[in-house]
Amino acid sequence: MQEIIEKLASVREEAMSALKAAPSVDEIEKVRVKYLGKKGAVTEFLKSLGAVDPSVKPAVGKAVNEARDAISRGIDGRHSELKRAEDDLRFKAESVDVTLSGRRTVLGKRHPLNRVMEEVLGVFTRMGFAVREGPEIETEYYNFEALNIPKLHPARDMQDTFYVKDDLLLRTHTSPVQIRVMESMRPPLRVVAPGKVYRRDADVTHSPMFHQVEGFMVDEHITFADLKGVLTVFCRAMFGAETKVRFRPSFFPFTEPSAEVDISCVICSGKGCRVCKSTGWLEILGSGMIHPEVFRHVKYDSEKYSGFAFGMGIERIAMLKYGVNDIRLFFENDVRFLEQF
Ligand code: 2U9
Repeated sequence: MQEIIEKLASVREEAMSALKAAPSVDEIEKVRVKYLGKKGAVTEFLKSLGAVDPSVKPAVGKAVNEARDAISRGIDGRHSELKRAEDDLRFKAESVDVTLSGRRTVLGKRHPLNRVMEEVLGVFTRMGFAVREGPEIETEYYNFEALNIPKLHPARDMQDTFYVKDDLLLRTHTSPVQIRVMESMRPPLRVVAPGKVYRRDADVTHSPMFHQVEGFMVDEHITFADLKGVLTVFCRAMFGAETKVRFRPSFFPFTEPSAEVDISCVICSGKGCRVCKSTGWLEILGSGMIHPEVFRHVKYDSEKYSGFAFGMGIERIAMLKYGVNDIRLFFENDVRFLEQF
């Protein structure tokens, strides 16, 4: 009996030190199979109990059970040790230093063209104008014909206009929107039409795509004085109450009479500088009284109704307002440029 008990003790010892050294859950499982599995060392002791002398059986049985329980507890203990070590490692990796100061979120900004566009529309909506939009692909009728731009006018040339196909083109101004508004509504009307327009032109002050705001007002008894009043209010709202405004005779096929609108130079206040080419004035708008031929196309009685219209390029206004000397900067999306607004 002594021999069995000693053998058992050494098996138990062996199992316990194997457990102590087991580096992983898999290794622990191997130890369990080796000692407590179906053919495990301790299990073999249990099986051999039948052949033991009955007088010592209870003592040997007790020793085997103790050995089995001890190894079983050893397995559980090693399991929790490994788990704790693993948790410690994970907690360390996941730990955050709550005393560190926070990282600032980088906030985006509105694009300068959108800011200017919203500012322009704001001035006109406060004067009672409604905002209307329309398609960027147009027919020759809406882009040219209805606006009294004749068949052989250079603006219609392939050199100046992007044609999609025969009778479809990228609109060269937002005036078609206003034709569509007049087709579907009767005066009195006050409308501004913002949007992208396209022309075959590219240099430091021209981009093949740019943004326009055009507007018009139609009712009985609208005169050139209304045009001057509304556009003067607009110029002073955009560039400051001290801004001087002048109206210069001009020509557009869709307005008669027509005028270009200049403001006193925003850089030198009229003294003369590089931006205003020493004239003291900057051209910022085109305008005029709507041509009777345009009214004829939308079936308005030009004896009864009159109106004024105007147009401006948003890029040009933004360049003057912010002192930007190359239109392409607006479209490159370089954050070093965009950040400055
Ligand atoms: C209708 C009738 C008339 C809109 C007008 C201008 C003068 C004008 C230019 C400014 C700079 C275009 O972006 S730009 O190149 N525009 O000078 N636009 S009057 O006249 C209209 C519009 C619609 C039905």
